[in-house]
Amino acid sequence: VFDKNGDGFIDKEEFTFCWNHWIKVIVRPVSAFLIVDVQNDFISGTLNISKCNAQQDGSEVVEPINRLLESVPFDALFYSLDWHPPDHVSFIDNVHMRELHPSSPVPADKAQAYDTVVFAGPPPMKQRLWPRHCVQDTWGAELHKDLKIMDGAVKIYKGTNPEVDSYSVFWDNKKLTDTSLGNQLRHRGASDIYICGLAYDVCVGATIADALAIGYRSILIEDASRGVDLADIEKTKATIVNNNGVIVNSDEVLAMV
Ligand code: VGL
Ligand code: ZN
Repeated sequence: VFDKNGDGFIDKEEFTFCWNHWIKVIVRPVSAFLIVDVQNDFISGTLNISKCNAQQDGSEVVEPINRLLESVPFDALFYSLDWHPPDHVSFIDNVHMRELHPSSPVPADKAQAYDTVVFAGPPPMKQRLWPRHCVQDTWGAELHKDLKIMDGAVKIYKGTNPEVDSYSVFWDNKKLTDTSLGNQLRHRGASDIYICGLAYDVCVGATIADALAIGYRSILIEDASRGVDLADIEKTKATIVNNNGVIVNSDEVLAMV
């Protein structure tokens, strides 16, 4: 059944047959699709990732994501949104609002966007500073206008605490509070989580690391993700592979349908 040609390999068509008629029946995966932070500010606004080191165009994720949404019968759909109050700790123009720790590599009056500083706390807190972005209820925080929003999908808002940043869609960076994502996945009995979006090496990377640590079969959809920094993207990929995550392109997910 598995190797029609008898050459020791199975081709794509054979795999799709096996997946649908054998693997799915036995394993009964419950899938969730999580689309991370496909918001205007990261694509063409204040934190335009195309102006960062990797020079990637965030708008290019919209087409593969829409294709997946139209064709793949995921059991649950989530859109996350970076959703900051105006006084958020990650904004470069707010750096003077809070005291820095003496160990901070950069003092407040020298700090620039994309630098990392240490806030006094207590306890001391490392923080990368970003241009003001994704402020609640502004255009920059809206999802890209061409991104398909499916009925029944759930929106998850993160980064709402002014004092702590939140890269992972599961928890803030200090793990003080969780979003409802974990509970909603548990409630649905999810086993497999497909993740993509912006930024590959920041929020997408932190989210898939948490998903793998919790124990989900976690799949990163690479052609539906774009990032900030090439070296950090490589580190993210290594972390995924080293923790038994899977990196695929959207056509491989579409082929399973
Ligand atoms: C993100 C930087 C700051 C992201 C959020 O969504 O990847 N990056 N805030
Ligand atoms: Zn943010």
